[in-house]
Amino acid sequence: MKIERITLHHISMPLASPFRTSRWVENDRECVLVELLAEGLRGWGECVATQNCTYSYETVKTNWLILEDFLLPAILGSDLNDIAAYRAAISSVTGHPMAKAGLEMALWDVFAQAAGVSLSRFLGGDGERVAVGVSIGIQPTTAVLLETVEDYLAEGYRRVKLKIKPGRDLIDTAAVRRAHPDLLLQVDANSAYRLADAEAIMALDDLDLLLIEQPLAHDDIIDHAKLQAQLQTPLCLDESIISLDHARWALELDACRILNIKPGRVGGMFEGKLIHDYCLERGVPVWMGGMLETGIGRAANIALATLPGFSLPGDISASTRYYQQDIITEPFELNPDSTLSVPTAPGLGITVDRHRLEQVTLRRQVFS
Ligand code: OSB
Ligand code: MG
Repeated sequence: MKIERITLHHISMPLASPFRTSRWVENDRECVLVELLAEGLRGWGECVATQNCTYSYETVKTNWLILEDFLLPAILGSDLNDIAAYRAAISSVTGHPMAKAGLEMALWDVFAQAAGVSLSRFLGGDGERVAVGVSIGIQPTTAVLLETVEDYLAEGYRRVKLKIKPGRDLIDTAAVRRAHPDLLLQVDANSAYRLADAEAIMALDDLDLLLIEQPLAHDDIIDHAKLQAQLQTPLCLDESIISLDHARWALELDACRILNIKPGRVGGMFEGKLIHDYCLERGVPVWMGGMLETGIGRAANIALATLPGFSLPGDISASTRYYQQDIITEPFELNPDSTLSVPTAPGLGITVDRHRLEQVTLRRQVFS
């Protein structure tokens, strides 16, 4: 397919409520959207980096720069027939997985549309719904956290992830566990600890948690292995897994026993699927992570999460958990069984709300 025209949109969407992790707060979701035209088909992609280098070194501006200077020139005007061809075309670009993944997503959308099937089926996925949970940011007090959990349970979420940090770990997590003895519960530290703080993590070991996500440094695997050796609860790596090789290294070293897959973090759904396949073969559970995506990125995450190895609920919540008004015409709604429905129309299966897009756009540029 001839790649004819690509438009980048820099948008900023107000979050329904501030999202506080161990090391930063998000009030608005800024990101780059990719709109790609190829032979009459239009594909959409979302780069998941934010305005700050907090979760990773990439930002909205680096996404834009890498797309404009390197990734778009590598494919504009050329004929691409599959994702492998895209990966070959950009193979000289080192790093910047989120920029690469955003463009890749738009190509997946177009290729699945050309094949006349939903992205889920195009990827080899199955099923009408995916199991989801909610990721809850650090709240002002433990009492507010307990209320927040209640509210999400009332909405129908059946799996809860708590953000934790030193001083707000055992107290918060134990309080939620006491109030909800049977809840599927997990925690995420976003690299707030060092191996020397192992005791604080070990204190969480008898709270019957599904997993403890990324306690140590974003680029560490070795110390996570030392920590896992002292824990019953599975560690789950997020930030540290940026490729299939990193997944293999982490599993070979027993640095974690569960993996969170975020397509943006690993350079796209192609690499995400490779990690999924590797884990499925070895019986290692994986689940879909989230980056507070708009409806565009959420649709892609749902499609990938229909692969059989995604055996734990994903961080893929309903549109209202993130935004008062999403950027798609039919926002994602939570089903009573704590699932989201998989779009069935060809490609991503969503329609971008042009009026909403206009409202939230800070900058737009057309490349051809
Ligand atoms: O560490 O999983 C994370 C959001 C932004 C950046 C990093 C993370 C998160 C979340 C939210 O936990 C997941 C979601 O999109 O619901
Ligand atoms: Mg995480």
